[in-house]
Amino acid sequence: MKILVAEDDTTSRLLFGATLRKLGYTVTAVENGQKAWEAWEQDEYSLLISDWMMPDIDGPQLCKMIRAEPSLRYTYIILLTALDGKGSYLEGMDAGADDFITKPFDEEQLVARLRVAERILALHKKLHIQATYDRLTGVWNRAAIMDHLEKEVGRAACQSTSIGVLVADLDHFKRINDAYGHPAGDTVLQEAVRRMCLVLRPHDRIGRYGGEEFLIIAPECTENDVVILAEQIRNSISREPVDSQSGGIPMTVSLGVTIGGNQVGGDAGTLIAAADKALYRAKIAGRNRVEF
Ligand code: GH3
Ligand code: MG
Ligand code: MG
Ligand code: MG
Ligand code: MG
Repeated sequence: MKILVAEDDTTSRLLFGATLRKLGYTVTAVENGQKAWEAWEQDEYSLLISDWMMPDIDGPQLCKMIRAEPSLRYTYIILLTALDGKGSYLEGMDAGADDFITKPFDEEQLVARLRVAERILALHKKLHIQATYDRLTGVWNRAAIMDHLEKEVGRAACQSTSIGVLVADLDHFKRINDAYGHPAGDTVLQEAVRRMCLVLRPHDRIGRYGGEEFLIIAPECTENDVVILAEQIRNSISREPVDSQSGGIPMTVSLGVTIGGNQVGGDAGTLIAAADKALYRAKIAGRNRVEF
């Protein structure tokens, strides 16, 4: 666990740094709020231990700045205070702090508070994973891939690049379930994801959009690129049957693709609708094919 310490008092800063390192943590210790903010923006810290009173940006202000960032990671914040004013605890909590340690600190108390921090952070991580990933296939879930699409559409518009959107739907998947059973169907879904990921480029992202339907976002893609990528996915999926206890299960996929961003325009909803329409055409035209 990486800890950021912000403390303007040199003795206290050194003492915190040394104690935390002795306890096995990786520590960055800085002497004011501004430096803490810069460090927090640059690196991933799970925990911030910040003094309350510091020149320029003080502890509560730093808390507010961090909480105002739409970040997926949670930074657990402990404020250090020499104050004993009861009102200030509430002010610190309202600013976004999770806990307090009074100075001079007691080591056992620090260890106890770190245990709580680790417990909360582990819980947050678990919930974050559950809320972001599809449990069966391990790729992003629908909400996560849709968030990503919105971001990428915005980015493509700003940077004048185009973005490929692909909807891949396994063909006659219901028949696979009916013929081989639901568990075998699950295995086919996992294998389909594995095969799709083999051909994706480093910045392409995939999410499970529905039962046997996947959404792929391919940044910086021309019309030509997105069709080539879709054909690679189609080939990768159908190359050979999926191994199962009941023998090989043949699998094919249909893809509807479109591009957005630069010159083309369109928001996330419009792009999905266009890719969906293309997918429908691919199904009508006989499946195991790509339509733009
Ligand atoms: P089409 O080629 O038109 O797409 O036909 P299809 O059979 O693939 O499409 P349909 O929408 O009729 O059926 C999809 C099936 O996918 C129905 C559903 O039971 C199955 N399914 C959805 N989620 C899961 C899952 O997590 N595991 C398994 N095994 N099956 C699933
Ligand atoms: Mg101070
Ligand atoms: Mg299907
Ligand atoms: Mg269907
Ligand atoms: Mg479907």
